[in-house]
Amino acid sequence: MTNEKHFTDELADEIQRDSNLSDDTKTQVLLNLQKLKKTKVNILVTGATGCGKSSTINALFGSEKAKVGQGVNPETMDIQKFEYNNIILWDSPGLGDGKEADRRHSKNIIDKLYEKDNNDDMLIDLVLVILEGGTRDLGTSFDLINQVIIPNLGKDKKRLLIAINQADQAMKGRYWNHQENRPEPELIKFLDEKVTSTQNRIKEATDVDVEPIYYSAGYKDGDSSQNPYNLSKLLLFMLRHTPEDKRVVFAQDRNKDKIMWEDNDEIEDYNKEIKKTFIESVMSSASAGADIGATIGGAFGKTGEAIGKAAGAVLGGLWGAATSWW
Ligand SMILES: Nc1nc2c(ncn2[C@@H]2O[C@H](COP(=O)(O)OP(=O)(O)O)[C@@H](O)[C@H]2O)c(=O)[nH]1
Ligand SMILES: [Mg+2]
Repeated sequence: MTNEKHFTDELADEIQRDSNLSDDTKTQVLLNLQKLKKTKVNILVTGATGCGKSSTINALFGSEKAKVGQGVNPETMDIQKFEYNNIILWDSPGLGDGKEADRRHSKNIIDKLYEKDNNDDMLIDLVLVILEGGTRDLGTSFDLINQVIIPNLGKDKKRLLIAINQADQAMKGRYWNHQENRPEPELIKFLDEKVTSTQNRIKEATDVDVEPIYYSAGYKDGDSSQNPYNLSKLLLFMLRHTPEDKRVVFAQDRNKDKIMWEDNDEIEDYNKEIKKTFIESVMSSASAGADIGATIGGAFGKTGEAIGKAAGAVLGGLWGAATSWW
């Protein structure tokens, strides 16, 4: 990866140089940034074999750590762990690989959902369940969500995000505009209905409200390849389901290849929202304990503002000088 330096170190340099902040404030902010540098976000990614877990992981985090097109390893059948700077991914098959495998995978997933970290907080910050958009029978995926995940999430269901992948294949490849890498209106309608029916099936079984989204992780297949669609939307929704003070660490690990983030629906400006989310997150975590005399009205006070300004520059750089995005 091109950018080896951690954004918290770059931010620390900027803060050091800021002549408007007192030494005490600087000390506190630098301490907060050191803590942030070590902050981990643990994500459990699950879904039926072939739904695109590996493809999604690679698209989001830009390495080929996860092997695409490889089913469950019958030797271990365990959760696979992928570690980046701050993101730790736990990749587990969902249901549908046979009775014995299903039992094993369910147990692995449930154990992970109850695991605590060193601070005695829940280890898993976010559970990403991936559904395969082109599959008619999602029965085993609903069993996974309704019977395995939701009952074992704890009271707060915010950790759960459901995402429908392979949007391009939802109607067997029809109505996908390959030139522009986006769905045509017929497919959009079909996908919107899929979102609604997913929502309803979960609501009926568990009384839990979810807000599923659809996307395409894309693929590389010999000579032919397709970029992701709605990958920025997926990332933004993942951020929104992650505790606020931790969100900014995704900035370190997200795929630096700009082209992966370009094709999205236009419901929101996802790339702009992502940057805003990162800045708000770092403002709140890095200014904690500083800024005692903060002005009322400025949500983060003077220190927060200084951090926000520095973060705008540093994170813009991290995204590969993609100035046109912001
Ligand atoms: N057309 C299309 N193929 C995809 C997409 N995502 C994944 N695939 C393909 O689906 C197959 C299974 O993907 P993989 O990531 O290995 O799924 P996993 O078993 O859940 O990890 C591979 O051939 C991928 O290239 C997508 O969004 N669109
Ligand atoms: Mg895989």
